[in-house]
Amino acid sequence: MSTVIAETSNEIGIITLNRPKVNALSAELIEEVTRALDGMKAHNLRVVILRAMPGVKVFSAGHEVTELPTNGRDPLTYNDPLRAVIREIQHHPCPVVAMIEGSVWGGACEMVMSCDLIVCGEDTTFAITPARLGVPYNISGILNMMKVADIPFIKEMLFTARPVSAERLMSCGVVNHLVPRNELESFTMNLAGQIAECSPLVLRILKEELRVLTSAHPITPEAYERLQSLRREVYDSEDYHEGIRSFFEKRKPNFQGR
Ligand code: LCV
Ligand code: LCV
Repeated sequence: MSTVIAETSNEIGIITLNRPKVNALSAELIEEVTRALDGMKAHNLRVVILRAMPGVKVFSAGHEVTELPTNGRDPLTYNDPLRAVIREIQHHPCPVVAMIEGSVWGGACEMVMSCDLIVCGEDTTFAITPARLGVPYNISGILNMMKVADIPFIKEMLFTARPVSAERLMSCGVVNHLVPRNELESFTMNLAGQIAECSPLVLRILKEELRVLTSAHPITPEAYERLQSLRREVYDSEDYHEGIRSFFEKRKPNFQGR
């Protein structure tokens, strides 16, 4: 069964996540999202909507935890599927509008935050969870979060690993619109329609200008290497294994700081 439904409505592409039970971002699911995004470049589309099936309790449970390596490899390396699909969204020539309902977890929050606009239903929550899973999040992932929210709010989300409400996401500027769940689809399609009326060439250059300018953060090679070595200490730690083990054993993690 396909884990993604790709369809078009006039000049709007619609990609629906459809992987039971909670749209965990497996390599397979992400490959299908990437293929759908790529396929939509060929059509004369102006805007793409990323959504889940209507009425879901969980928009996405984030990275497929069973695919997080426990053999000393970087869990979020450049070629990790989650990293790849986030770049695919950021480089796509069409604005990508995230239409969110239900709860969003872990790396799925970053994926949604890397979309160009976010419309969410009033019951939406985001929980960014690496600190609870013992995962040393990667540098570009942190930068992607910094692009859409103030540092204090990002720190609270990362340090608590707890869900935050749609109201807070709206007041902190993370999401563009917060609407009643039963109006989510009509509102988002209307917004996408407004974008679709604009020049596709101008939309493409504006999106690329914003991507390049918001990614322009000076970091020296030494600083990069030092952060990578700090991350390696974490994903080589006992706590990393404890975080993942606790997930499968459905219990609170017991971190020891080593
Ligand atoms: C694989 C899953 C998952 C899952 N992978 O139903 O950001 S980082 O750094 O942390 C990054 C590495 C990342 O994204 O990590 C993943 C972060 N995600 C989370 O922490 C969310 C973990 N999941 C949950 O908290 C709950 O499953 C939610 C709230 C999503 C749904 O809760 P609910 O009670 O409705 P279950 O927990 O029973 O989950 C249903 C099935 O989905 C599996 C889970 O193991 C269960 O499988 P079984 O039915 O076979 O037991 N599942 C949930 N999340 N990320 N599998
Ligand atoms: C010359 C004008 C203009 C005008 N130039 O009265 O940001 S960028 O990249 O787009 C950049 C290149 C830029 O700034 O482009 C211009 C962007 N501006 C707009 O898109 C606004 C276009 N104008 C309108 O939407 C309407 O004219 C407004 C809403 C401003 C006013 O509407 P209203 O019905 O009150 P009219 O439209 O009848 O305009 C009155 C007169 O002003 C001229 C317009 O052609 C008309 O001239 P005539 O009376 O000779 O017919 N006009 C309006 N805007 N930017 N001329």
